[in-house]
Amino acid sequence: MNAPAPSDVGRLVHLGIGNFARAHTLQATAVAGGWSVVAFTGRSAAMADALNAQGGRYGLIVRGPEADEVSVLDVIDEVHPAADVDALVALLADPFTTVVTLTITEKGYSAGSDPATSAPARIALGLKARREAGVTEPIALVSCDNLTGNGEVLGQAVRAELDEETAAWFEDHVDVISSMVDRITPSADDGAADTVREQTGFADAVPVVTEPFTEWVIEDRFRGRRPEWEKAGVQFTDDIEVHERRKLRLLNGAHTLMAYAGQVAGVTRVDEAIGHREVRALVEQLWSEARGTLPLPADELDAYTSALEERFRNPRLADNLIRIAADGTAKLPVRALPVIAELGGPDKAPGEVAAVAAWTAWVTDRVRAGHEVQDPKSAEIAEAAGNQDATERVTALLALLDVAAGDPLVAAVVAEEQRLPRP
Ligand code: CS2
Repeated sequence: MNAPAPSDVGRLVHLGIGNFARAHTLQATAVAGGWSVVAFTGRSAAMADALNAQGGRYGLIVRGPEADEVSVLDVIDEVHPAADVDALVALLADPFTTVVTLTITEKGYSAGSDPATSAPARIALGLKARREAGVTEPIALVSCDNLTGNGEVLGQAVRAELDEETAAWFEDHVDVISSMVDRITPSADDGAADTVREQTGFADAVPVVTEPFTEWVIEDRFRGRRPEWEKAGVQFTDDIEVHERRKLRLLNGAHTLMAYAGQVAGVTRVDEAIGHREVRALVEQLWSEARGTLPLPADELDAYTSALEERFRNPRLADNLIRIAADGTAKLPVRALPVIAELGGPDKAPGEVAAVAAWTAWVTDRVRAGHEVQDPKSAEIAEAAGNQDATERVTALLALLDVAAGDPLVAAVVAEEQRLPRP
């Protein structure tokens, strides 16, 4: 595939402008240079006002184990609230727009058919308008969320919302592209704005804190114009799946395990969880299992997991486990359950079972302590967790992950809950 010529600039529309997108996707787009970016918010519509008030600029604090590197990024032209459907439709109907990137989180792909709440439904309306406007320039939809085959998932979600004519047009005019994204981006701490002001003079209401490591691997299938992301170290590949699985099962899988097992054991941050002797042993166990499902050489996997351990240990990043604990019902089916299935059942995957058991134990503790669990199925979790019988409770919770009653995982989780490290 030909790399775009430097003069090939256009407009990129980004959906879901949280901290991660600003540290990763838009940072790479800033380095690529030349492109206009219009962004839409995710959960927080307030982000639109805050960013527009500062001309779309924001401070990025790259927090290494020893020091910060701070810069001000000026890549966003304009931000709209997620629900501004008209603005998105107008942008997609414009031939100058040739790329849409998405960080809408795992649950964003099954958000239904209402354009007010579903990004795929909004995109479908925009594509209909693009067809009706007679635009022939190809457009690429690039998923940047933590799902296996995220492009396929996105393509299915959008196709499901198309009218017949647009569905026929879609195949010739739209590329749906998978990508593997990686940069650990905690919630910004209270001191972040001061750090940006002290080091750059810029008064920032919404600064971003992130780690030095960043990786983006994208499927090499663009028919239309795209930013020259190569300049930012982005890799293009014909085999995205192996990259996605490596990252989801080793990084995100360990994150999910630590998020729940760490909190059950009484710690609150990722660096504390990886430094906790028993939680760390569980992570090692999970890694040894997940590696068995990845078609990669042992030395490559060794290097990857040691680098991960170092990233998790970054003492200055202050990544709170509660951030990662959100949306367990959308994450466990991607990160842990496929490994258990591929290895042949819970007996073969005790580390992955521990991740699931840590989730059931943690949500149960939270609900019983009167806290809400942040999850698209929070009401169902609250009801299931109230069950007094352990087997019934675990059965009801695992049903939310689509695990059938009587599946061997239920008994394995009930037993594992008892063995989890506690304070
Ligand atoms: C985390 C991710 O929130 C989570 O579930 O595992 O946000 C993780 O930090 C990123 O995927 C790192 O690239």
